[in-house]
Amino acid sequence: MLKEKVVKDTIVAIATPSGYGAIAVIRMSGKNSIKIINNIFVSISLKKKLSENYLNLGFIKIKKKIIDKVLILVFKKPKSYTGEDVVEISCHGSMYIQNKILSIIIDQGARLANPGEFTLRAFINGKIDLCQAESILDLVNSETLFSHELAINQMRGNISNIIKNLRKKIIDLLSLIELELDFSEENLFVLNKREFQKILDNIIKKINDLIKSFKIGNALKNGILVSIIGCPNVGKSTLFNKILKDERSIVSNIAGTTRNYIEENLIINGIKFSFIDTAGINNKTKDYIEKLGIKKTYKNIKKSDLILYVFDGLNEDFKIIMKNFKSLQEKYPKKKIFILINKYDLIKKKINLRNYQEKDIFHISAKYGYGIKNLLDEITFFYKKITSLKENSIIITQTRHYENFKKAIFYLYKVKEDLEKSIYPEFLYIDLQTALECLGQIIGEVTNEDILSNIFSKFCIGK
Ligand SMILES: Nc1nc2c(ncn2[C@@H]2O[C@H](COP(=O)(O)OP(=O)(O)OP(=O)(O)O)[C@@H](O)[C@H]2O)c(=O)[nH]1
Ligand SMILES: [Mg+2]
Repeated sequence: MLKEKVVKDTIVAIATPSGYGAIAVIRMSGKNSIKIINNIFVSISLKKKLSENYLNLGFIKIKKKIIDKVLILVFKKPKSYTGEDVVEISCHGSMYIQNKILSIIIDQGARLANPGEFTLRAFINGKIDLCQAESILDLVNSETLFSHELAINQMRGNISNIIKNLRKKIIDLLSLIELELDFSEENLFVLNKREFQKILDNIIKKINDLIKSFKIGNALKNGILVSIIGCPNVGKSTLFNKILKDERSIVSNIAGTTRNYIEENLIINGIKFSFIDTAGINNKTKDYIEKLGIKKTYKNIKKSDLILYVFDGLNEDFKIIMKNFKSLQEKYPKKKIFILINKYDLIKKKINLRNYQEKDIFHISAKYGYGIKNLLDEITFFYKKITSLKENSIIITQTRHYENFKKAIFYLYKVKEDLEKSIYPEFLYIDLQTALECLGQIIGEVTNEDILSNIFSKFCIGK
């Protein structure tokens, strides 16, 4: 069993990125950590014993040879990251020094840590739950303000608390069934069916909210996919380049210039986006390559979170714009679509939008940059508004959590149905227990070796 194997030995790793730097940190965890450091460290004050939770200045020495002047931090168990005795050595960042100290420690009996093994030990020793362990990985990988905030929220245990609460409620339901089984063999739920239903509906609602939050959570973590679409020559590539501040896509006045789509990432106002410049939609084309490009445009529309539907304001009548917009909306009712009326610099009179009740319509000039900043601000405002990362707004970002919530809700709906049909309580009991287990898997109360190694293998060594 993984648990017994890992807690026995002492592990060590370089915790800072590989390469030269001003300072590097070497980390050790396990029952021999303090013994090992005492064997190789000489305090500058010649003190025999290392002070816990204080910085100790001195030398790493092996066979009377000084390797480096270092700072040592000692954390006695259980007050450490892993819950074991932990020693952190801040040494000078030379590759030679780092590797030398590492090999000295390994010679003293420690073993090189596997990826994520420090955090795995923190989980095994009950310092953090599995959700929090995953959030640490997200925190290390966070690139933007938003992905950072999502990770911090998860690390602070917000999701774990919600799950613990939901599990408590399911346990209440299980107790109600147990009572029923004890006291009434024939009249199922005569006394408490209504109460049972109320608690069940409440659990279902909360889990459904979490499931719904995954789409946006996942997009915020990995990048919101935005497709720039429209007819040929409306200025999609010009807009794409303007947003990226780079001549990334070819622009020309020849219709059908963009054949294959181009994708680029960009962080705007703390949110990561992936913009896609697509081939112009021309359903009448006979050109084989252009047709292939358009097929890809439709594929991109399908997978995008947001569509920027660009029109040539000079040549397109507003009624036709709205007709096209409505037909796209009918085809993709759940997609967020912004309409961009481009080439505003050529339009003599701004289209009077007051006659139209539609929001999300922007006048822009991709060529001269008019309206672009406002457009990007509105896009980021849109996402900030729906996520409104307040203290308690919980957004799930992990596929693993999403899948477990989906499984849990499947069994809870089954319970709801069976309850209406007044099925034997034993059956409700089994399904409720399965739902409870699914939630337990998210925080790691129920887990197995495969799940753990899958999660922790994604970490870097030293974390
Ligand atoms: N005056 C003016 N011209 C623009 C504007 N935006 C684009 N154009 C011009 O419109 C033409 C087409 O621009 P592109 O960006 O290549 O258009 P596209 O939508 O990518 O076209 P395809 O790739 O063929 O689908 C070019 O000559 C651009 O310079 C604008 O805001 N104002
Ligand atoms: Mg183009």
